[in-house]
Amino acid sequence: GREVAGKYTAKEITVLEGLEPVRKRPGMYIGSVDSNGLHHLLWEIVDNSVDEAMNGHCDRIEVTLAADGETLRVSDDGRGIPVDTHPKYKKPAVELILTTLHAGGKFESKNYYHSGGLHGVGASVVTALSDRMTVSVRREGAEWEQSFSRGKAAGKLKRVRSARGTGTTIEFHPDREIFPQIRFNPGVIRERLEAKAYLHKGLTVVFHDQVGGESHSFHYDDGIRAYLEKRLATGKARRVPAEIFYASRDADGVHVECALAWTEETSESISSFVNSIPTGDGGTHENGLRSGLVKAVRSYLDIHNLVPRGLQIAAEDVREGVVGLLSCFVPAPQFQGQTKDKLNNPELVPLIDAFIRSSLENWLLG
Ligand code: 0RA
Repeated sequence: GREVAGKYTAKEITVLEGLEPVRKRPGMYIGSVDSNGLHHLLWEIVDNSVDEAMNGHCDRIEVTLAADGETLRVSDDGRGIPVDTHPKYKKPAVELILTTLHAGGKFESKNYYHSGGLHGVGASVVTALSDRMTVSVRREGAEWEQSFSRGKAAGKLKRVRSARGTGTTIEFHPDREIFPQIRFNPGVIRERLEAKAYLHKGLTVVFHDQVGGESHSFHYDDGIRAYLEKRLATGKARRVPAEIFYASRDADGVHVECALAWTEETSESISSFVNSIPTGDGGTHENGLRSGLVKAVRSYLDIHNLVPRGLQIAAEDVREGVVGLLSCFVPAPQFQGQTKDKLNNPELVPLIDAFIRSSLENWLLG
């Protein structure tokens, strides 16, 4: 894995702030209290598990939507949230992590990939906005459990039984005092989980939808190449040529993967992700892809003398019909925009431009 983070202990948690601000102004933390905000609670918990996978500690995540359509359970086989007692606060790390804002020692290690931005604000936001939440941790030879309500511990962390292995399970029910309507959408959840599996080759994500009475297991060894195949198969656009361009590279601590195809569509359609979070508004990584793509195609046209002297093919003409997926893993993503779905790390423009330019040029010439 693209692992790093050193040994964690409870004392690494630095900033401690209660959860009252989250209950007072939930929109500041989850965007809104409508259906989007409601689903954001789930993404927050799932992203914590995905962070474990991203750093090489976890390869299976299971999500269960209970038959009531309101209760969710997320399990992973990661290292388990630490249960050791903080020397100063005299509370278990897991309790501090789930009841205080921005308490997450893991985010301080600079080589640790995390979801960042509006995402990864922490599982504590979910604790704050749930009337029932229970965490169960397998770690240090035992299973541990603690419950919470509306941001506060409902009891002490308990050692339930001896248990092998490690992992974390979080079950929560959103608070009716916060959300006017509580109804999770199985289709939306399914699509998001399927995308996580595509974006993390080898990760298994299982969705048990007890509302619809069905289960889905997602696992893709071909990653975003398979994702693009699927998009092309479900879309109506015919592709020309039939082959898909795919390349990946690790450089300067950044992992980049890209899959592209040309179709007979008149517009361009690129979807991008940063640390497996969709960046619907694009940003610097997409800009790097667009400019590298145009340079590679222009260079190919030049080498083959396909354009009359003095003429330059417009960038829009090069990009017409392109369907693409771009996924990057960046140690310190900076997001901007109202919904935080635009990437703003300037260093990604030249990095991705150069990567796409050389790999796509080789592919076109090969
Ligand atoms: C803090 C530190 C460590 C792991 C985690 C948090 C952690 C959090 C979540 C949330 C869902 N699943 C999780 N799995 C792990 C590192 C612990 C260590 O060094 O052993």
